[in-house]
Amino acid sequence: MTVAQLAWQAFSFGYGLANLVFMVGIATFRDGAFTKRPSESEKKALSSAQKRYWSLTGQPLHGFMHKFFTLRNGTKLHYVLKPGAPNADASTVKNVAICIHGFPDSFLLWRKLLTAGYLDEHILIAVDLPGYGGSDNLPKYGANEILETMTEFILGMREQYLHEEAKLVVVSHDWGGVIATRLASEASQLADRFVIASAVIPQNWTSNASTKTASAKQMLHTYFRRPLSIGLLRNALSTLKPVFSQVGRSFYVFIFNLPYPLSTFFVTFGDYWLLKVLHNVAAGLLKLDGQWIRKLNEEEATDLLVSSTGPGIAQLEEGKLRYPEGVNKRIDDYGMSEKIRIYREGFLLGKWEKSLETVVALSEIPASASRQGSASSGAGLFDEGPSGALKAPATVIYGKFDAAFDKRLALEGISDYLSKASQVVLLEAGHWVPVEEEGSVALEKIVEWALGDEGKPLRGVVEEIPNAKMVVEK
Ligand SMILES: *[C@@H]1O[C@H](CO)[C@@H](O)[C@H](O)[C@H]1NC(C)=O
Ligand SMILES: *[C@@H]1O[C@H](CO)[C@@H](O)[C@H](O)[C@H]1NC(C)=O
Ligand SMILES: CC(=O)N[C@H]1CO[C@H](CO)[C@@H](O)[C@@H]1O
Repeated sequence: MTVAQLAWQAFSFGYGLANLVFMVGIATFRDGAFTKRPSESEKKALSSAQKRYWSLTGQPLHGFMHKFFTLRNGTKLHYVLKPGAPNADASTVKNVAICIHGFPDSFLLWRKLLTAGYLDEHILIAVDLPGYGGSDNLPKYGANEILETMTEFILGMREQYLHEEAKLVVVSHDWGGVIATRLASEASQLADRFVIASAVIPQNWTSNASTKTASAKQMLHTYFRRPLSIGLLRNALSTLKPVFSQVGRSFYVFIFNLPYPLSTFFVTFGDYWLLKVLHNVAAGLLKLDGQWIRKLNEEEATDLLVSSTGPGIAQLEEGKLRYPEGVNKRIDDYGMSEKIRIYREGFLLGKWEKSLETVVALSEIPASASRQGSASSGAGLFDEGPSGALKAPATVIYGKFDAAFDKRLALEGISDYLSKASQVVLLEAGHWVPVEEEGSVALEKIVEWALGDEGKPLRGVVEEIPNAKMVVEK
C-alpha cells in the first residue's frame, strides 16, 4: 500500500468516525432519538402497511401483481407488474418501462409514477434491487455481481413482456440511476432509452475530481518549495473546492464505509433515525439548512417507512408464492446492513467482466427501430466518447437542490458523455424526485414522453413543466 492510499484510508476512517459522532450527537440532543422506541400505534400502522403493500396474496398497488424472476443460479428478484390496459385496438404494441430504485428504497419508491394513470396503456415493471425489498441477497455487491444480476433481469423481462416492435425504457433513481448509467454505457442494447434521475455518471463524476486533486497536489508541491507564495496555496484550495464540497455532501458514505458494527449502528440506531431523516428529506420537508418545513404525519411516515422496511415476518409465511430466503435474513434490521453494501464493495467504479452468457445475449438483441441512427447502432469507433460514456439515448434528471451531489461535479461537461437523442433536465427539486410533489409530476411527464411518441421533441414537454429547464439537448 502506498503512503497516499494509507493516508486516504486514515482520512476516510477519521472523517467517517467524526461524522458518526456528530450525527449521533444531533440525533440525541436535537431529536432525542437515542432512547426512542416505536410506539404501539406506530408498530400497528407499520404492520398494517406491510400487509397492504408486501403481502404476496394481494395487489401491491392498484392493478399490479407481485412477481418473482429467478436468475440462472436460483437467486430471486421480486418485482411488481401491471400488464397494461387492454386496448380496443389490439394491434397497438405496448411499450415496457422497468423502474429501478436506489438506497434505501424498494419498488414502492415509484408509487406515484406507477399509479399516476398516464402510463396505463404500457407494461409497467418495478423491481427490488438485490438485497432490498423482497429480493434475494447477493454474496457480494461489486460491479460484476450487480450488473450481471440486473442485466439478466432486464433480459428476462424483454423475453417475457417485450413485443418485437415495442420499445423498452429503463427508469431509474439514485443507485438505480448509477446502475442504469453503467448499463447504458456497457450494455446499451438493453433498452431504447434510459431515464436517469438523481445519479451521476461515475467516470465523469470522478474524472474532474481526480484532475482537480492532481493539479492541486502539483500546486501544493510547488508551494512547499516556495512557502511564501500564498497565492499558490489559495489557488490549490480553490481548485479543490468542488471536491471538498462533494466530500462534505458524501459524509454519510464515509460512515457507511466504517468497519462493522459502526456502519450498521449508524443505519439502525435511535429507532432508524437515519431512515426517518431521509424520509423527511425525501418528502421535501427538511431543508438543507436543517430547518423543518413541517414533520411527516404518521400516515405519511408509515407510507415512506414501509418502502424501506420491505415485508414483515407475517408476509413471509403466507400463501403459495414465497419471498426468497434472503429476505428472512434481513428482517431484523429492515435490511439496512445489507443495503449499505452497495457503497462498500466497489460497485461504482469496479470493472464489469461480462459473463459469456451476457455477451452472447446482448449480441442477440436486434437494433430496434427507434434506435436507428442513434450512436448505439454502430456509428463507428471514433465517436464513442470518453470511457464510461453512455451509448444509448438517455434523459438525465437532476434536482437543483439535491443534497447528495455537487452540481458542478455532477453536470459539468456531462454532454460529452451522452449519446445522440439525449437530454439533461434540471428541476427545482431535491434528491427524491420520484417522491417529491413537483419532481414526481415532472418525472411522470418525461416518462410518458419516453414511452410514447418520441417524434415530438422533449423540449416542448419540458417547457410545460413548471420550474423545469432543459440544460443539455443532443
Ligand atoms: C447468482 O448470479 C448472480 C448474477 O450473475 C451473481 O451476482 C451472484 O453472485 C450469484 N449468486 C450466487 C449465490 O452464486
Ligand atoms: C466530464 O467530462 C468532460 C469531458 O471529458 C469534462 O470536461 C468535465 O470536466 C467532466 N466533468 C467532471 C465533473 O469531471
Ligand atoms: C478535465 C477537467 O479539468 N475538466 C474541467 C474541470 O472543471 C473546470 C471548471 O471548473 C473546467 O474548466 C475543466 O474543463
